[in-house]
Amino acid sequence: MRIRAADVIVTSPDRNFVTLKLTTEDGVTGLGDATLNGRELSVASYLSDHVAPLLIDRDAGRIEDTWQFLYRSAYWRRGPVTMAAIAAVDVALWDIKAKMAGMPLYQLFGGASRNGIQAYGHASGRTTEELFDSIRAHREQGYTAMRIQTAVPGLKAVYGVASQPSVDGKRYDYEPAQRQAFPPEEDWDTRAYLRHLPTVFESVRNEFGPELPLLHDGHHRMTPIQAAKLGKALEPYDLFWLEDCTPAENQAALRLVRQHTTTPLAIGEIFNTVWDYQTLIQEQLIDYVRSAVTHTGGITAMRKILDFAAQYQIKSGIHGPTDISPVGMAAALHLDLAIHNFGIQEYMRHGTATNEVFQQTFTFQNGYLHPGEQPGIGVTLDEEAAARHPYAPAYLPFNRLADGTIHDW
Ligand code: EZ4
Ligand code: CO
Repeated sequence: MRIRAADVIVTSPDRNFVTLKLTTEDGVTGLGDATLNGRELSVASYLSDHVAPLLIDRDAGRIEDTWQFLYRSAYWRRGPVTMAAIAAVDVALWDIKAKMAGMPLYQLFGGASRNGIQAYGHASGRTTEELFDSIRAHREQGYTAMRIQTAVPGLKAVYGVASQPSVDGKRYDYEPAQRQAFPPEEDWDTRAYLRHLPTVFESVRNEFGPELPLLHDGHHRMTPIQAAKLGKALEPYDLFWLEDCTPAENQAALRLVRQHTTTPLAIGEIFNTVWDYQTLIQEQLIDYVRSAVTHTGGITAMRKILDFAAQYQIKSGIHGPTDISPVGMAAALHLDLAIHNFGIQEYMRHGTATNEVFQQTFTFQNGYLHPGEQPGIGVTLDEEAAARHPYAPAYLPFNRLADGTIHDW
């Protein structure tokens, strides 16, 4: 079964998405997500200028061979742009293979290991009251686990707080990237954050009790010793995980954090290959793998990372913010359902316009996601609806400290 067409579709319903559509000589189509938040067009170009011509007339069934061909023949390996492009091809080929088999994709991975996929949502607020309201609202939507992010006294805007206005007065809600010509500037103070955050978790535990699984994202902003201190300070509140506590380009940094705290650690949303995890997994320095299928070379690469992790009792926590398209989410859900070492799945929910462009069979009921039973990954792209939402430049924010120094966002 030969590939006849490879089309790259850029659309911006609630935000920008890049999608690859492969079509075989028999007219079977497969979709792959190639969205890289704030750098979308670079992946679109990588695909349409450099990859699409290589795919025409290739055997659509040879997924592993195509992955290895795209990875090794580029010579310049790894990196978010390359790996998002490879991911899109990989997921589109898995979609085609499952459609040809007449099965939902998870069946090709050995079938379901569980009935549903526990998801966590993003609760946040500028004040305790606002945060509590957000937790209650998420509970009403069915969520059984929640990430907790709050404002920090003295800071104007902090990552992950949906209700806060950005510099141009718009709410964050679905997405921190802003449709404007320059990245929005936010501010940061690590000492203020380290003082404040444990008090937030104390009040959440007092209000909601010990059972609700609570998560937190440090978003790469601490040094190892600061992260160790935070992990220790949060131990009484029994976190499900502390995410991205250090930047972790230096994997060895996590050794220090690990020596000092029993708070479970999750990392990897900005990683793009198994090599980024080599020390972390082998030395059991983390508890959860946070990569996105979309940013790490697709299902083929994610299965290898997660099988490697399984040998060390490390579980999945696949990245699922709104900048992963419904195509990337669906691919993650098929893996989540099938693998044994599933941990939890991030799920933020997309906006109405996005759901019109990407029609999905996956469901979210009583806190559990399920990819559905349609052959393939279960997502179709309404290309006419996509065309109504042209690309709009958008940038993620960045941080400056009080003295003007740029800091990790
Ligand atoms: O900030 O994907 O855990 N989730 C996250 C995300 C990231 C966005 C950046 O585009 O950290 O919300
Ligand atoms: Co994160």
